[in-house]
Amino acid sequence: MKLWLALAAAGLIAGTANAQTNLTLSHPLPTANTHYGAGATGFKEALERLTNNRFRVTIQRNDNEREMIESLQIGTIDIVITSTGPVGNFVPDTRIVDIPFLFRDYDHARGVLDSPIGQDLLARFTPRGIIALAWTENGFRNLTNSRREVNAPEDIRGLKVRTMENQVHMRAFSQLGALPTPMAFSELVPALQQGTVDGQENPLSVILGNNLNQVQKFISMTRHVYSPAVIMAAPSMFNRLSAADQALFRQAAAAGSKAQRDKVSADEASGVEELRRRGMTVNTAVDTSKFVEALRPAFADFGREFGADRIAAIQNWKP
Ligand code: EAX
Repeated sequence: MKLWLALAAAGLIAGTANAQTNLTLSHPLPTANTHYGAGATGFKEALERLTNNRFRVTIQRNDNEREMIESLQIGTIDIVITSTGPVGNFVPDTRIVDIPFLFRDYDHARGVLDSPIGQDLLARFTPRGIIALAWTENGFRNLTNSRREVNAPEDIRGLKVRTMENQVHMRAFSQLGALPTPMAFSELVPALQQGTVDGQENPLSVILGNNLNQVQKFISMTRHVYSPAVIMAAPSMFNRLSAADQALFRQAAAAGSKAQRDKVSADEASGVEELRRRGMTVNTAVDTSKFVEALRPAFADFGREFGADRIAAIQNWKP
């Protein structure tokens, strides 16, 4: 009898060892040939390899980032990758990274986010019902519109600009004299087609990946905000994992982040010429110092809100 039980237990254990958990991962763009698709696929392939397929990942698109985060909190989606656009409504401390002209360039942004400064921000998601596994990347945001070329802040005055549902971005565009209109990404293209808004702002990777050139004529390389993205897990799923598996999820998130950042770098290298080829008028000679000057009152507000010392620590960060 004991032998049978031992064999059954072995079989059961073996069965458990081979048990498979299916996870859903959602992100906001098409999966094929986009930076979010690269990040999602990078995470999927790494997790399945690292766990010998004990976990399998199904990738889905959902272009409403706020809804995705809400689904993560209630556990109906297991893994989500979104920009920080709506994240500040869930984790207010993260809004500091959305300040315009905060980051010098990609190396600076990636370095800060991967440093203790950025890792401390990831820890602030947990008490808000979100497990933040790693920073990943949306990219430096540029302004597009279909009314006129924009080279200086005065060119923005009066433009109805769609922004993400992000208080920091809305404050900045109000300061520039635009009419910020917050909405989810899922509502953007219809709003541009119907003329509800004149323009929007997004990284080259989003403009390319979602073919926004089909509904926008002008793009100005303002690079006015660096838009981080985050790979997040549902607490209801993640907190049931062993410590060893949680470490594998974090390793997979690091792999996804690298793949997404690499795709952004590739889009940054070829995106301007590609958008010109697709028929957009691209202004690359934007004098960003004029935008920084025009935003000074908003920067004073951000200093009071987030702490001038915390902002300076990010701006002055060096590897
Ligand atoms: O994260 O909403 C936006 O403009 C975001 O950049 C987009 O959803 C990709």
